[in-house]
Amino acid sequence: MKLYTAHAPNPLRVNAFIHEKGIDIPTVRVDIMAGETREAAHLARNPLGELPVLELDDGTHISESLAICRYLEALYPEPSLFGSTPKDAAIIEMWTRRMELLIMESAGNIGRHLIPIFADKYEQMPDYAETQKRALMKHWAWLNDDLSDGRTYIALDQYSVADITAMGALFVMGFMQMEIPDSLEHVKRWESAVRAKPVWEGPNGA
Ligand SMILES: N[C@@H](CCC(=O)N[C@@H](CS)C(=O)NCC(=O)O)C(=O)O
Repeated sequence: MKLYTAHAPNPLRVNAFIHEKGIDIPTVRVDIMAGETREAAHLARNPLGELPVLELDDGTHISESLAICRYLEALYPEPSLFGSTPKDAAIIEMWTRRMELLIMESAGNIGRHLIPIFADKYEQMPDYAETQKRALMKHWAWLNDDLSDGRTYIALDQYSVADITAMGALFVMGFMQMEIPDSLEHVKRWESAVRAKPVWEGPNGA
């Protein structure tokens, strides 16, 4: 197995997952800013030209961060990050979808509409990026209300792929020099808990 990766939000989600599993997968760095994701070699791995991509020993390529995480969860079930009972799995899935659709999508749109390297890929509208900054903050505020019951993590009270999905948005915010405001005290508590994870340290961290 080999992981094609970069210092970028979605690759960093998979890094966080791998870190928590305590596994070691050889990596190949692909330079997004140098345009390497648009080169034929990478398009052969993922026709969307995105990272991360997991290459299996039989040559199969798996992209989409969640699909890679699901594959690794099946190979390395402990600690469970997708839930080990039907009820836990459903609750973690519910929160993961919410984090993808509300938090990660808004955050991703900010980068897509502002970072010059994406100008050939998306019809960039800086004004739309501004609406997405507001949407992101509105969605964090919504999450803040839900976390007011005092739980540490987003789904249930265990660190899961739902937290890792929302951490993707923290990675984006780091790139865009944005912060969670102190007024969102419950999200701040969650942020402190996930920032204590060792994935934030070292060359592949945020
Ligand atoms: N839905 C994909 C999104 C992957 C994605 O957007 N990756 C970005 C980095 S965060 C990328 O590789 N962009 C390079 C490009 O578009 O050229 C996932 O979940 O993995």
